[in-house]
Amino acid sequence: MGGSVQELNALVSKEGRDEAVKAFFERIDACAEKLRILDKAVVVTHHDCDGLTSGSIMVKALQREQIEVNTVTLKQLYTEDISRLKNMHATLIFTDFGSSYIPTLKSEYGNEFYIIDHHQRGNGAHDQHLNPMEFGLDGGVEISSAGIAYYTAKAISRKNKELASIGVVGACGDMQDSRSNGLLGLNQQMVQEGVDADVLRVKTDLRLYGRISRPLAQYLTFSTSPILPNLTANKDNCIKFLENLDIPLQDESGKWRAYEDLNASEKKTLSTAILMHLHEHNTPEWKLNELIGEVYTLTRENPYSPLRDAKEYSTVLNACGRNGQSTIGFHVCLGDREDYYARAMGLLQEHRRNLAEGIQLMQTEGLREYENYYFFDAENKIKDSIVGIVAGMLYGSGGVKTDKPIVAFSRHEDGSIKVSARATSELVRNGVNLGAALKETCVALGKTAEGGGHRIAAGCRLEVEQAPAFLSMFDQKVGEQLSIRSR
Ligand SMILES: [Mn+2]
Repeated sequence: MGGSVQELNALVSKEGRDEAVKAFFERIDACAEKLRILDKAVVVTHHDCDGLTSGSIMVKALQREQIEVNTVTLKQLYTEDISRLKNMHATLIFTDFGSSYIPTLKSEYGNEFYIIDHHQRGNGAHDQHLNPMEFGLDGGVEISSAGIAYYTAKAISRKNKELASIGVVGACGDMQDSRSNGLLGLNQQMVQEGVDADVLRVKTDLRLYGRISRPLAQYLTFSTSPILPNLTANKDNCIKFLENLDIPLQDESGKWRAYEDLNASEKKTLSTAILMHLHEHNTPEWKLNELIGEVYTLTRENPYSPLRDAKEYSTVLNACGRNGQSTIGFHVCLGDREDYYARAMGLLQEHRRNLAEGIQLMQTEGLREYENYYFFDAENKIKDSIVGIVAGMLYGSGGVKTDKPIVAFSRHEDGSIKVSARATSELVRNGVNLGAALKETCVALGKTAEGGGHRIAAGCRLEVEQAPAFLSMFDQKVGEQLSIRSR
């Protein structure tokens, strides 16, 4: 199971890594001691999958200790939110953001706050800052906020080991599972603990999205990661493809079959056929490698629910957050399987429709080419909350070359610009660090602490009049990253 720790030694040596893990867990333990006896807490969390999972893990762990907990979910943390939260008169626990706000938080709250975050570190030190990056561990690859929250919850009480499954959902939501050998390092350890606690099952299989909840024809038709040439968005072709393989679409009772309903030989036939198909259409090797890999089953969920599969579960949560309905996702994470669950399923449908329309728009209008990236201004035709995903999906569609990052603009409700940047893992290997490039560009534009993210995906907010300067300065920053590496 899983990849080796050797792959994680990019930042530190083997001994260095052991030390780093030890120091990280010491800090987690020290925080858990204090968290366990809190009086009143507010969990402030990012609205995406990793935020909702990490936030709900903390809520569950604290409630178990009889602590009064309130929650706030935010699309992004801004300085003005930080002052506003002061009215809640409780210890603040930030999940999946906060690392870049330590000086501001300290000046407003003294030491009465905790941060669980895995994004690139900001300025300032804080004893209650739980970020693997602070210890030289790779928060982009081996653990996300959900994993940090899981280990913290477990340090609060061993009973919380059953929350490992939610932790894995968070890691999948941040795409840390996208290598063929699955979740690595601290994520992998969490998987193992989930298996031991009987809440998870792991196997190697086809990793197309929807293996449990989608009828076969839809499973292929709606595949976006990867795009299946001539099959994605073409249901008739998908049905023909399956018929040619002699795979019945329905069982004897007439129920539509999902991938998980196939027997072992049918599964093998189908996955081989898909690999061949992609190979014939010159799909790059790295995409093919990601097609087969570890899949994670949440054993306590209903066998036909999207929540049964960690990847599908993560999409349900992202759909909630991105539609401004993070409360629904939060309740699902906390265990609701009735009203909130039904509403989450409705949002999932809507999310799929929005993505399909967004891709359609970018493909018909085309991207503008800068020296070091491709650019698309979606104005307000694509929701600011999904424009980054749409940009990422464009790489798969074959409509955009993968030799440069993609930058997309959309509009916030107040008219300001939301910048979303996406790269491929190959570009990252070649030196691209979008988080750093955005941050440096923002600083150069005189903006403070608004930009940031990961090497492969990052975002920030801009005023409309800053756009031209941003576009040329960002071009220069990415260009520098690529040239330093190739020298
Ligand atoms: Mn995250």
